[in-house]
Amino acid sequence: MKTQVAIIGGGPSGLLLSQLLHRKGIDTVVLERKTRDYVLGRIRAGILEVGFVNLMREAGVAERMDRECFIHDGTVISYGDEQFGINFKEHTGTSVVVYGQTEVTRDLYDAREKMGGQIVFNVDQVEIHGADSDKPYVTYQVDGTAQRIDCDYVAGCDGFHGVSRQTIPLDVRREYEKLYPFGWLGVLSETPPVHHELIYASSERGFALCSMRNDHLSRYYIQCSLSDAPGDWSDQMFWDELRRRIPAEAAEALVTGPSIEKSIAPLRSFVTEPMRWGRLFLCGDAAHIVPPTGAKGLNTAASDIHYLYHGLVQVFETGDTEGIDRYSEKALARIWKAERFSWWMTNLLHRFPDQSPFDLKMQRAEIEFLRSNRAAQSAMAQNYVGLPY
Ligand code: RFL
Ligand code: PHB
Repeated sequence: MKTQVAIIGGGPSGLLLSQLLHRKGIDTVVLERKTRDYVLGRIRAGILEVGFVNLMREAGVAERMDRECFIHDGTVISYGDEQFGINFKEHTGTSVVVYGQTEVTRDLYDAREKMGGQIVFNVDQVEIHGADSDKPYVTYQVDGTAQRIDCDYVAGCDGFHGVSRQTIPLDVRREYEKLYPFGWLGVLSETPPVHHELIYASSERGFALCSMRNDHLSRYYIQCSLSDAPGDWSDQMFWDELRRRIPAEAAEALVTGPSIEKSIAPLRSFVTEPMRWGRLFLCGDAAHIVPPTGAKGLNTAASDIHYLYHGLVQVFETGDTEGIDRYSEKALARIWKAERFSWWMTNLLHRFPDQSPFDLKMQRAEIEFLRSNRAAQSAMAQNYVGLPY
């Protein structure tokens, strides 16, 4: 088989790139290790920056999102029973959009299928060859049969555990990582959200987040131990613990119900440099991970796709390689700022096992500074709605 861009991974990064390139007449094949249903079963991001929304519009897949999404002009931060709002709109003129990653991915799959896009599911043993030559190719197996795709470029959109990053030799690749000593236990429930905005809650018992997908579907998280398993937490235990960590007013308003999904995610900051090796480009979680506190994971994937999409269109339309040559530099400049913001929000709101009384006072002082200082609120708002591309 032959294509212009072989895309490894059919998550949001890979599908968005495929859809955008298709609309410019550039041919792609997407290779996905799992089934469509498996990919759509993953409950992940909920908050989209305006840059992401614009890319979905450019890809022609924003119709349902524009109809069904919620616009959030701000968020609530609480510590104990104290709380305050940060108004994004007032500080930045922009808002964020609440629309689940599951829905984004479904819209992208539907669009790719409608336009006859090639997506191969259940692929195994994917290997990228000749990425540092003019003639890269990808081999893989499907149903036990070996296959090969010759291509001009390879986009590695295969997430943190994929093969693309590992293809870059160790003497070229540099990795930066920070692991946090806790995880997030997340619950999805068919209950109305406790508040019309998200509540990021810091408490003596640890962090909690009240989020949502729509009027009838809520998403809640609590900081948990890395040794916990979802089965250790009954629904009742989860709701009781959540109530203890959010302001009394919210705890009283909380409507609980059976969980329809319960999972634990570890928290990690990770960046690999460079994000390009020859004709291989890394995008999204394949190149970087943020702890979810700043809602930046999917949004940093989108800015990578923006830079790579424009670079590939430029090279295919004019032969000019400037865009793809500068891809890694441009993507990383934005990513490091999102890494900083996610690390900062994580440090601000979580309890760390080794925090001294002094550290706790510093954390409290920083939250109170944010509560009372317009410049600090403005900095937080600018980062949360997303820095410019
Ligand atoms: P994905 O979604 O991991 O997709 C990669 C795809 O590649 C496939 N794959 C392979 N395919 C072929 N061959 C191989 N060898 C392969 N290896 C892997 C996988 O099956 C998969 O389908 O990466 P992508 O596309 O870069 O998208 C990244 C986002 O999924 C991720 O950053 C976000 O979900 C992070 N995230 C959030 N981001 C936000 O912007 N806002 C949020 O509110 C937000 N909340 C979250 C989150 C992530 C969470 N978890 C569970 C990690 C909340 C949570 C709890
Ligand atoms: C979510 O709704 O899943 C969500 C929202 C905000 C975050 C992380 C996750 O910071």
